[in-house]
Amino acid sequence: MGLIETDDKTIKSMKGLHIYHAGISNCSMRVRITAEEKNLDWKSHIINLKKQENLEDWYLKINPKGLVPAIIDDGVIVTESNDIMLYLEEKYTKPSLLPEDPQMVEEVKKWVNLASEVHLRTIKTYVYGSIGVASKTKIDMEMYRQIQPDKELVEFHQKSLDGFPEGEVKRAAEQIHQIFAEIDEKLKNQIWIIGNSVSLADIAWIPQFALLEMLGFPFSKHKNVQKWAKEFRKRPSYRNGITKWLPKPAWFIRIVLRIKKLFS
Ligand SMILES: N[C@@H](CCC(=O)N[C@@H](CS)C(=O)NCC(=O)O)C(=O)O
Repeated sequence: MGLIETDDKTIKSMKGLHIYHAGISNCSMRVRITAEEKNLDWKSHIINLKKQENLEDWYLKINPKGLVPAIIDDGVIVTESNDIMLYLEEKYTKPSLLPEDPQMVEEVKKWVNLASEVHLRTIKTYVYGSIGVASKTKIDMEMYRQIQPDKELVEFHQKSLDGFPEGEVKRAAEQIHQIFAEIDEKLKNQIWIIGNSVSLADIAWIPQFALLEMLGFPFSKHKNVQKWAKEFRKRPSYRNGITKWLPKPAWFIRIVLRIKKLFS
């Protein structure tokens, strides 16, 4: 569980649900959608990743890894999007985002945790590697290396700066196809991934679809996934958890990214 112990009196005295997040971050999207689906009253704290606000001392007290999202809920800090989703489900039980059947609950949790497990090696590797961007400069890396306790993250950012080893981005794309093929199969005879209503499994994966689609990832062979996304887009939580927070206009960013890719 991403529960973070703190002695900080200000944090401990905070009332209500505070979400620290960034607009285009897919991990933030799944936490925002969960809060919206549960009709929670939450206070937004936007963290500007470009300005590296996530690495400022005050934020490292909330999440020592300097990642968004994080929440402070009545003074309790929770980090890691999958853990936050499960925490919110456990604390704010209605409406439930888990099926009734215990076996299906385990399946939902598997999908939620998978989203987190593959985030760095698959989704982020594909996103950064295919566009050819790095969020940290050489100079940033010197500082980052010292403050980041997670060595896998340091290695990832170093690779995004130096260029990913051959085949790594291609393998990430293949794995994305594999996962969405599995989701596609699940959606063959049903609207939602597990059970007959929207669950944390859908919420865990819709942000990846949204982000990858924006980057032009070829989803054409995953027809059921496309139908599922269309259905999800109708939900107010999609607008309030994804669309509302995207830098505007999204189509402009899409075109710029594609052009960048063409000339890289
Ligand atoms: N395992 C984390 C990953 C969170 C993550 O990678 N967040 C990104 C945005 S999507 C971030 O904060 N990046 C800032 C950085 O790497 O400096 C989770 O699921 O919450």
